[in-house]
Amino acid sequence: MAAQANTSVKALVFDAYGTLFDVHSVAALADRLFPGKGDALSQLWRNRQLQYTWLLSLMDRYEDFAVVTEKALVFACASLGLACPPATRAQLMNAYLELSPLPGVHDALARVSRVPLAILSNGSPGMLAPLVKNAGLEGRFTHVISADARRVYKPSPRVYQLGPDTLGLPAASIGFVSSNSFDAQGAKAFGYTTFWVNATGSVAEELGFTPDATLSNLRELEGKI
Ligand code: LAC
Repeated sequence: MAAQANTSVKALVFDAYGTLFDVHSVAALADRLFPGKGDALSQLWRNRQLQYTWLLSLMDRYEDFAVVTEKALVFACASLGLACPPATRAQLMNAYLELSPLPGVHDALARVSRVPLAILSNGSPGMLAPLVKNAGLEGRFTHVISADARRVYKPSPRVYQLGPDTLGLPAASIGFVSSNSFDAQGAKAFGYTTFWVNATGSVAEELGFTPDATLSNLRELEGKI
């Protein structure tokens, strides 16, 4: 609605995993490989993937997101008592390059495409390129920016700085869009105009970096810029 629109937003930068792409679309394959355990594996895999990015960042021991993702997979399988030989691991890692776009993503992006759109993700370039291509989103983004350029992960401000540097705009003029609450908090702390997509009705974080708007789905972005 016009009254709520933030006309100072000159570009939109999107988180990838969980915001545009469904990280749990691997659960179907995981369930075929490990009947009855697909959802649990997918949840634990994602959980450890994120935790490892934070731990490695604090330790100043950056590793490529593909390496982090595979290590998280090995941990998740071991925790659930699942044998995950290299061929199975490769199958699941490959599925990560073909995650489904979340419902409504194509439409939501089309509706806000009057401003430049970019991705800023922890994913390494080698993971993001096939992801965007397989989802049929090639050409939708002016830039696909990876934390790999700074060899640290979100929520480090060094990663968020890539947005203004790449787009040539101040952070406050860029709308940062994420479903991941830690990422929305980090982006707001950095200085972006921040949109948290809270499709699941999660409780708001208490860190004090309140997003500028909380949306229940990506399509609501259209009325906010
Ligand atoms: C990303 C993770 C945080 O795409 O979802 O950066």
